[in-house]
Amino acid sequence: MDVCLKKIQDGIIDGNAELVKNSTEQALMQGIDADMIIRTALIPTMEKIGKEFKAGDIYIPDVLMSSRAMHASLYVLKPLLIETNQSKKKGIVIIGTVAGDLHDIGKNMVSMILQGDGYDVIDLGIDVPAASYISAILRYKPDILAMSALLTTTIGEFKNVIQAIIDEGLRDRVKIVVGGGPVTQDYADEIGANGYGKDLFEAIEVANKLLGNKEGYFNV
Ligand code: B12
Repeated sequence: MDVCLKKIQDGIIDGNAELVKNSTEQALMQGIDADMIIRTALIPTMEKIGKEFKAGDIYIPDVLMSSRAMHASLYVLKPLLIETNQSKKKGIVIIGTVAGDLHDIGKNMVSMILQGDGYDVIDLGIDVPAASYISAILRYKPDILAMSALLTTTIGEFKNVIQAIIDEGLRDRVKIVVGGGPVTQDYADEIGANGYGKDLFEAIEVANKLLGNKEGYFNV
C-alpha cells in the first residue's frame, strides 16, 4: 500500500487529524484520486475502528478522535468531490441523519458525492426530527429525500418520517432513499422507501436511477 494511504489509516486510528490532513494532501499531490482515498483508506479504517469499539478494545473518546481525524481528510477532499463539470443541475436532494442519531461521517460522504455528481444538496445535519424534514420538503421542494441512520434503535425513525410525509400529503412529491449500517434493501422495501444505497457509490446510482439520469460525473 502507498505510504500516504498508510499514513492516513494510521492517523485516523491514532486520532491524529494533522497527520491525516497532511497525508491526504500528499496523496492527492502524488496523483491518488479522492475515490481511491475513500475506498482504500477512509472506509476500511472506520470499519476497523467499529470492530475494535464493539470488542471493547477502544472507547467512545477514541472513536470521537478518529471521527475528527476522518473529517480532516473529508475536508481536504470536499472541493474535489463537489467539483462538477455539469452546468445543468440534476435535481435537489435533502439529506439528514434521523432523530436520536448523531452519526454523520457516512451521511457527509454521501452528501459530498451527490454534490459532485451534479445535485444541489441541502444538508439538515444530525438528529433531525420528522417535522424538520417536512419543513425542508415544503421549503426546498426536493426531488429526493435521503435519510441516514447507523443505529438499530434509530432506523425505525425512517418509518415515522415517511408516515409524517404521507400525513402531510407530500408522499408523491418526493422520492425517499435510505442508508446506513443496519439498513438493508429488504428494510427499505418494507417501510416503503423508493431506494436504498449500501455505500456512497450506490447512493449516486440509486439517485440517478430514480431520476432517470445515469450520466453522472463519477459515472458509476
Ligand atoms: C464513528 C462512530 C461513532 C461516533 C460518531 C461520530 C460522527 N461524527 O459520526 C460516536 C462516538 C459519536 C458514536 C456514538 C455512538 N455509537 Co457509534 N459508531 C461509530 C463507528 C465506529 C463508525 C461509523 C462510521 O462513521 N462509519 C464510516 C462511514 C463511512 O460508514 P457509514 O456511516 O456506514 O456510511 C456509509 C454507508 O452506510 C452509506 N450510508 C450512510 N448513510 C447513508 C444515507 C443514504 C441515503 C445512503 C444511500 C447511504 C448511506 O454510505 C456511507 C459511505 O459509504 C460505527 C462502527 C461502524 N462499523 O459503522 C459505530 C456504531 C455505528 N456505533 C454504535 C453505537 C452502539 C454507538 C453508541 C450507542 C455508543 C454508546 N454506547 O453511546 C453512540 C450513539 C450516539 C447516537 N445517539 O448516535 C454501534 C451501532 C450498533 C447498532 N447496530 O445499533 C456501531 C455499529 C459500533 C458497534 N460495532 O457496536 N459512534
